[in-house]
Amino acid sequence: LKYDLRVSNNSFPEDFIFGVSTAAFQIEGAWNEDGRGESMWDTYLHQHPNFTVDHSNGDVAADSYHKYMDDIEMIRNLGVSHYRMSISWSRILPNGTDNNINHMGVIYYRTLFEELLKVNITPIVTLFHWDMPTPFMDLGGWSNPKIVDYFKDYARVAFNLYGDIIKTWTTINEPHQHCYMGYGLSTYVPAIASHGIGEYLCTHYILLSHARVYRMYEKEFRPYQKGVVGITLDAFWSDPKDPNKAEDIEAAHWYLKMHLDMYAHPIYSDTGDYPDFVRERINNMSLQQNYSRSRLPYFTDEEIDALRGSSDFFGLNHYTTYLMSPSNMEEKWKVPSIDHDTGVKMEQNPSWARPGTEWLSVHPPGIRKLVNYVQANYLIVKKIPILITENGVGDKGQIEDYERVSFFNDYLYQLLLAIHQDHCNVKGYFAWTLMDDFEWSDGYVPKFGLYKVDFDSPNKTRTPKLSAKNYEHIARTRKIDFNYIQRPLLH
Ligand code: GBH
Repeated sequence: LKYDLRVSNNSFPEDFIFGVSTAAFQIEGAWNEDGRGESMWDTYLHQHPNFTVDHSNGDVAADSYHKYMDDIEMIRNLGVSHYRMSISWSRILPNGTDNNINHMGVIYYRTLFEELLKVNITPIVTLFHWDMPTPFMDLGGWSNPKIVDYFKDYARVAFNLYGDIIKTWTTINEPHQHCYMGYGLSTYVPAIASHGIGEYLCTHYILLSHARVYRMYEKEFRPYQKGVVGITLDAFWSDPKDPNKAEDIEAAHWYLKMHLDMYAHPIYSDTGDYPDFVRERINNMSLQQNYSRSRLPYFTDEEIDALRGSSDFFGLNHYTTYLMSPSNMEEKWKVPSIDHDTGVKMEQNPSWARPGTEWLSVHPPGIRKLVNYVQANYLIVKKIPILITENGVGDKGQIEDYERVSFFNDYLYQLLLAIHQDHCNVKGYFAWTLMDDFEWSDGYVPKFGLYKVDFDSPNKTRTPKLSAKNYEHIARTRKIDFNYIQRPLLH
C-alpha cells in the first residue's frame, strides 16, 4: 500500500512547526503610499511593462498593505502557528539608506507583527525577498561590494525596530535564484545579462552581506534580544536521467554542487569557502576562456571565517526535480554562464504532472532526497534544524484544487519518511503560499495560493481553496489524512 507508513509513528513530532509563507512585493501593493520608496521591481516594471507575461506589476497586488487584518484571519483559519513574511526594504527606508526612516512604514510592520502575536501566530521575518531599493540597484545592486555595508545598516534598523518581538530572522531569500535569474539569465529584475560574471559577483556579495548581518546580530543584538538568524537557500532535486549511467549520476552531482553547495558550503560546512569542485570548475573554465582571473571571486580568510557557521537553521525552499545528463552546450545557454560552467542538461519526466506552471512537475520523493543530501553533506544540521521555508505548486485558478491537495499530502508524506525513517533533523514546514500573488515575471498567471484572490475585484476578495481546508487539517491533527478531501468519482 502506497501510503502505509512503515514506521510506528505517523505523526509530525510535537515540536514540528507548520507555517505559511509570503513575500512583501508579491502581496502588499501600495507601492507609492505613506512614504514608501521605489524598489527595483516597481521602477523596472513601470519602464518595461512587457517584462511580465500579462504586462502586470506589483502596484496593487493582493493589497495586503490595506488588508493585513484579513491576511491574519486567513492564517488563523489555517491552524498554523508561524507566518514567514518579508519586509519591503523601501517601505521602511525609502532611499534604501538609514538616514531616512519612514515612520508610516515602520508602523505598518509593527502593527502587523503585534496583531499576529495577539492571535498566537509567530512571524518569521525575511529582510530581503528580491525587492532591492532602486537607488542601490542603480549602483549595481548586489554586484557592488559596498552593498554589504548598506544591507547591514538596513538590518540594524530592522533589529532595533522589531527585535523585541521578532525572534527569528532570515536575511535573504534564495540567493541562487536571485543571482541566476536577475544577474545572469535576466529573466527577473534587475535583468542584468552579466551571465558568468554578474551572477557570481551577486553570489559573492550576497553571501558576504548575509555573514555581515549574522555577525552583527550575534554581537550587538543576540545578547539581549536572544533571537536566531538564518538564510533561505533553494534547490531543485537533481536525479540522473539514466540511473544506470555513471556520467548521468556525475552530472546530477555537478548540478547540486554548482547550484546548491556553492551557497551552502561557505555557510554550513566545517571548512567553509566555496566547494573545491565549484572553485576548480569556474577557475578552469575562466582560464580556457582567456580571462586573466577567475570569474568567481575569492573570499579572504576573515571572510571565510565570518561565513562559516553563520546560520542558526538551514532554510530550504523546494519545488521540483530535474533529470540530469552531461552536456557541453545547450541552445538556451549563454556563454559564459553558470549553466555553461555547470555543463548539465536539465529535463523533466514528461509523465510527471504539471498542474500549474511548466517548470514545476510534481515529484514528491525529491524533497526526501534533498533533505537527506543536506543532512549527509552538512553535519552541522544535526545541531541546527532544517526548515522547509517554501514548498508548493501552481494551479489554473480553480477553487477545487485537488492537485494541490495531493501535492501537499504527498510532499509532506515524504518529509515524514525523512524524519522518521531517515532521522533527518527537519523541524518545520511553510506552505507557499497563503494566497494567489504576483509571481514575478509570470505576473498573476500562475496561482500558488491556498486562498484564491480575485484580482479583478476592487476588494481583492479572498476565498479558501480545498487545499486550505486540507492544510488546516494537517496542521491541526499533525497527521496526513489522504481521505480527508476526496475527489468526486467520474461517472
Ligand atoms: C520561489 O522561487 C520564490 O521564492 C517565490 O517568491 C515564488 O513565488 C515561488 O518560487 C513560486 O514561483 O519559468 O523556466 O524561467 C522558486 C524558484 C525561480 C522557480 C524561477 C521557477 C522560473 C523558471 N523559481 N523559476 S522558468
